[in-house]
Amino acid sequence: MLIRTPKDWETSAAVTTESHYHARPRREFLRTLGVGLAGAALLRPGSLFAATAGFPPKPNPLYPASALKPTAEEYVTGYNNFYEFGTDKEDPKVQANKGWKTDPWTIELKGLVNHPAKFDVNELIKKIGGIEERIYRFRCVEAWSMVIPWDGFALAKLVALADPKPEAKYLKFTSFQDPKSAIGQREGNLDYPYVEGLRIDEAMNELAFLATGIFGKPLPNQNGSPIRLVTPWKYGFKNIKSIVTVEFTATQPKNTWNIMAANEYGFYANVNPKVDHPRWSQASERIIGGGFLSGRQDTLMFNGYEKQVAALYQGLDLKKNY
Ligand SMILES: Nc1nc2c(c(=O)[nH]1)N[C@H]1C(S)=C(S)[C@@H](COP(=O)(O)O)O[C@H]1N2
Ligand SMILES: [Mo]
Repeated sequence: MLIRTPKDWETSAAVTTESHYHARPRREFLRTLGVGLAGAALLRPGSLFAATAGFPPKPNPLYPASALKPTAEEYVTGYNNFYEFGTDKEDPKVQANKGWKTDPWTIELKGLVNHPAKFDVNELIKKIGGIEERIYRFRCVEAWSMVIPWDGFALAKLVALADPKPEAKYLKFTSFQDPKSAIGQREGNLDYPYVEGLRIDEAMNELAFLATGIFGKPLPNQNGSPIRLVTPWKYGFKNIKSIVTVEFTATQPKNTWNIMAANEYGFYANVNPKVDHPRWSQASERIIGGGFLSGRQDTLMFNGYEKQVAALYQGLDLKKNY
């Protein structure tokens, strides 16, 4: 039996049991029976033709399902920010499922790397060696939060695959451009395509993750199918969805919300209860699905992941670099 000390960021007042979501018992059932990848995909109705459906996530003992209580799945998949599919929280679930195709999907690695490449997402997952589960807190800049069980792989693995040249200091992520499918792009509610960036040392931090699924299933379209960024110590807008290119650059890339309103949204986007948004406080947050009694909580520095990431920002003025 494996005995381990929980990581600091796994502890929470909200502890749950193994049965917090439906996919887990099914996966354990499949494992017990020794059903292979093809069988698992066949037994998962509705996801047979979805990208990444053939890869049941492996539980990662370092990120146990019991540490944080996930938000109910209906909120995670029904209360979304994905401006390509509308500006209301309820829009993406409807608008991203009107024929927008995310399978097949190609993701390109380019720029200052020794191994530029284009991968089909499923090929990429195979090359990376499969996917794992991680449950992270998620904090939107609009002062609400969720807990989301992600499936995917460490972004550091993608960086290793690209093999950056010494001059590469940043990653620039670009989302898809397809106005025919995306009503928000037709309306022009933001400058598109949506772009985001990370410093390369941030991208290689143990927490930085590329998600290909939630709740043990391939990502629903509205959550950024088939592959999206997850940086749990940063505000939600950093977590760019439906990525088509990852470019390694020498200079700091632009990011969409900073382009739209630089005084409100910075490059760093680190969760910081002491630095208010110009139009609202960041000291506390609304817990989505938390109900009336436990509906708010204090926001934590770096969203509770201080031990893992604080060293990245030593000597940086976080009031200026918001
Ligand atoms: N391409 C793209 N990515 C995006 C966004 C967007 O509008 N377009 N919104 C961001 C914001 S503000 C948040 S809070 C998260 C929401 O992710 P979720 O809907 O899966 O919770 O996605 C981020 N990634
Ligand atoms: Mo957000």
